[in-house]
Amino acid sequence: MATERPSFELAKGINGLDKIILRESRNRSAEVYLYGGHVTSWKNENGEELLHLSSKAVFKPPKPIRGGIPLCFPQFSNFGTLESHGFARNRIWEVDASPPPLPTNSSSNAFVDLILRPSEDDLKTWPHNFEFRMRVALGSEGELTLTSRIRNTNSDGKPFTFTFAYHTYFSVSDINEVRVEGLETLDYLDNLKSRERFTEQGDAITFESETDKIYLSTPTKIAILDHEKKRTFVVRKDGLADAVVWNPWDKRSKAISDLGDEDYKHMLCVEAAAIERPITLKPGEEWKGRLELSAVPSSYSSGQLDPKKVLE
Ligand code: TA6
Repeated sequence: MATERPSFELAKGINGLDKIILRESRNRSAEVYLYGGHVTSWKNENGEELLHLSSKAVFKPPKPIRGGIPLCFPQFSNFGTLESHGFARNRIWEVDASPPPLPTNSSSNAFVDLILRPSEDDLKTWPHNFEFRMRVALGSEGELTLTSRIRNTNSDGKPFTFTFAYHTYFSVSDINEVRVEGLETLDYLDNLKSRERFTEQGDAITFESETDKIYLSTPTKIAILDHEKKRTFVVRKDGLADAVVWNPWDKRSKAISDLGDEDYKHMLCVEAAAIERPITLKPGEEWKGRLELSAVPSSYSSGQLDPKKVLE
């Protein structure tokens, strides 16, 4: 178990916004902006960026940062009356100096604990007191782990309900050469067809047009195979039953002002989420949702290894 003494640097990022830098041995690093509690960078030992940050990302509140890992809370998309994807992604988070202990298996000390509490204004639109704690950790094998703990701190005795997503933008070499394994034969809601429910076929998911699907009751592991880069991302998740797969493709990209026209070719969002069954917390109760991302080398993505083995 790691000692509970975090190691991180506080620095100024784009437009003077505060950011945290995590460094692990062998050149690996990650960056988190306090604005949004937003992971904007995750680099491997060769200094290669593993997340996609939009070429037109705007680092200016209140616009959320496009790319990296936006946090969707307390609402995913327009599943409710709040602004799309909720407000956590465009609030200023704080470093949490004394979080409740969080057991970890990693020997790395490269982690930071952040916290978001609602402002007076937030309470007007979503009248619930909460503490949203998130630990971002860069493990000794280069894996990036985000652990969210959301607690109902209402003193009026009222429960609250929320939906949630880690809206991860992965960097891929060529979207036409990417496959997603682990979601075959599952039911999904198609956002491009009024959220009608369909069942996915038996084959790996590939991409040739705009895709925006919410896969339901998904396994705890999903693999994204990037054939050209000879790299596989493995997504491991806990407490997050659903998985959203999104690529805006060419036309929709042009309508998104902070996304470069060509960005869609080099990004894929695979988002660990809790959407179909929203989470309800009574006062004093806490929910935990964990995401672990790792990038494993070529042999996994060469097509020679049974992808099922990657998911075992
Ligand atoms: O997660 C997919 C999605 O909900 C899409 O429907 C899409 O529009 C996207 O997120 C981006 O949302 P944003 O509010 O960041 O523009």
